[in-house]
Amino acid sequence: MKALLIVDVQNDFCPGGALPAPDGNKIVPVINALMDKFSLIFASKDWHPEETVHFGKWPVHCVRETAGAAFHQDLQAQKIGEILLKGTGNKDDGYSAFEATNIDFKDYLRRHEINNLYICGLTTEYCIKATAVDSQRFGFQTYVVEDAIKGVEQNKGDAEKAIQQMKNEGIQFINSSML
Ligand code: VGL
Ligand code: ZN
Repeated sequence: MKALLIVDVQNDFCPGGALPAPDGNKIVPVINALMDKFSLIFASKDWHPEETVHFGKWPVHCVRETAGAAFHQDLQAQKIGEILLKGTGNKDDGYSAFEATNIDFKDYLRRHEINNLYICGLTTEYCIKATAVDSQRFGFQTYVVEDAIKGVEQNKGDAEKAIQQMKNEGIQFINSSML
């Protein structure tokens, strides 16, 4: 069985947010259309406490229950089955959705016999990469939907570099039109 995982499509990672991926909002309609191809849909949220070591490395973003941590308003969130909350402690970064603290995501996928995981969302260099690498290493057939991700690109080329690293791990890249 296959499932879709939408990573961190939250206001703080979109233009106007605290840690924006330029054009991060542009993938929202692509993801809305993608959701119609899946009956099992997960979405992760970066869900930080007010104080965390994570904010020593990053501007304050996605503090739990704030507007910055909410899904982008155009995301059709009613289609999402389970929400995964990550980065919830004051010592963990929680880049990977497999570090969610409200659900054991790996165990959940195995119990439901989901072996193909399709990943989209924000941001290419951090949470997409960390999640996709975990997924592939845990033995799930992992696909990243290339037209449904965006990078932060603090330095030009960062996103492309991350894509190369994922490809080196054996992760497949597809376009949403192939689904
Ligand atoms: C992320 C940096 C810090 C992400 C989360 O969702 O990619 N990046 N926290
Ligand atoms: Zn974060």
